[in-house]
Amino acid sequence: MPNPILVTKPFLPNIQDFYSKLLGLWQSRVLTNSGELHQLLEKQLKDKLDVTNLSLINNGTIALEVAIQALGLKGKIITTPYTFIATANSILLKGLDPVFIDIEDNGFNLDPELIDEVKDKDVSAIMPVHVYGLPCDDESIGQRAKGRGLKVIYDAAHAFGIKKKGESILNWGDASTLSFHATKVFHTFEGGAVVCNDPLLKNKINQVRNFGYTSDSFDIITLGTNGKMNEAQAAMGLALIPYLEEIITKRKHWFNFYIEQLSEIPGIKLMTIPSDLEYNYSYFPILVQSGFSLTRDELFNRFQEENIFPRKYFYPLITDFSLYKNYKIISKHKTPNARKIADSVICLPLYPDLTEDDVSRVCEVIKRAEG
Ligand code: T4K
Repeated sequence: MPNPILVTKPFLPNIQDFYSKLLGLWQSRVLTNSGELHQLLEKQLKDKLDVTNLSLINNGTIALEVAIQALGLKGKIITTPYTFIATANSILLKGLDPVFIDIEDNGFNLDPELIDEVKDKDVSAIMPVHVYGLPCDDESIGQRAKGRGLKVIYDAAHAFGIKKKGESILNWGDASTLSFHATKVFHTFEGGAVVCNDPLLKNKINQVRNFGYTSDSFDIITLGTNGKMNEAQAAMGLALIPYLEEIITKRKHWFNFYIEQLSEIPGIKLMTIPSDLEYNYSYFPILVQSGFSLTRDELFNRFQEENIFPRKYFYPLITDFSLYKNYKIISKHKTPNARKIADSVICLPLYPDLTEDDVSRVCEVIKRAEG
């Protein structure tokens, strides 16, 4: 059997780069609670990502919860069923209810026009997701949110470093959240961040991530959690920053290799990157459509037989998980576009350390099936 090829493999810095960052911890014994490395990483990422305010958090799910809490949201949040489970879970975990609406026809992101169909007075916010890092229609979402006094939290877990027309999309909305999970373009083992423009909101976020403590007193006026990133996580982030260009360049190389090999295959639809986008090459989704000789699941099984393990990101739809299906309060809007994409998607392996042999093996499975 040939070597297994997984959907992703975390990029690691030279171990000496990581080790040298850890040495200071053995001296200082400051292991967490906004230590030196935490502060340094926060500053470097803020500059690197070109954002106004950035607060590090211990993972992307807690980042979403912290954003909801800091914005003081109540009632319901409009979101998409075509995303990772954490998006909707963060809403339920904060005691709010998600209202799922469909994604755009011919895209992966929430359809802004459908926001108007949710008339519910309890809605306090919209939580769109930049799926695979492709930007949502911020102009349209922002206009609708403004008209109804709704807050916008972008789940930007996939959108590390993405710029549209030269500007970071992380500055959109009231807040954006990032994930620095091991499987992401940039990681801190586990980790995340909340980005926002308003300095008062940034203070609130910092309080919420630290049990509600204000920085200058021991009083608690805000309900908080433990969302702090520790120093070992921050050390990994700092060690990886110098490799970012290499990471993106290698991802881009394999991304383009797939495009070259797969773009002419009938029934296999590839995602297109808008020309005004600085992309991070985080995912390579293909849509297996009726013109192809196998169904999505048949092709998926062929991959497994060849020891290749792509993923169906995102199948099933969140609304098809039993927890959400059986949840009484959740309003049911029809989501045919999301269903169509969830039923046809496969995300192919994409990570910097792939080899030409690996990527060719993945493409061969598709080409052989096509006959
Ligand atoms: N919002 C969105 C839109 C998200 O996509 C996510 C996370 C979040 C919010 C929440 O952020 P975090 O709380 O996670 O920071 C993975 C990731 O665990 C998850 O972070 C990510 N989205 C999601 C799309 O994908 P799984 O269940 O597919 O991960 P797992 O453990 O099966 O790993 C995938 C592959 O990577 C495996 O083949 C093995 C390989 N791998 C994985 C890990 C963890 C490694 O080689 N090394 C590793 O350490 O969810």
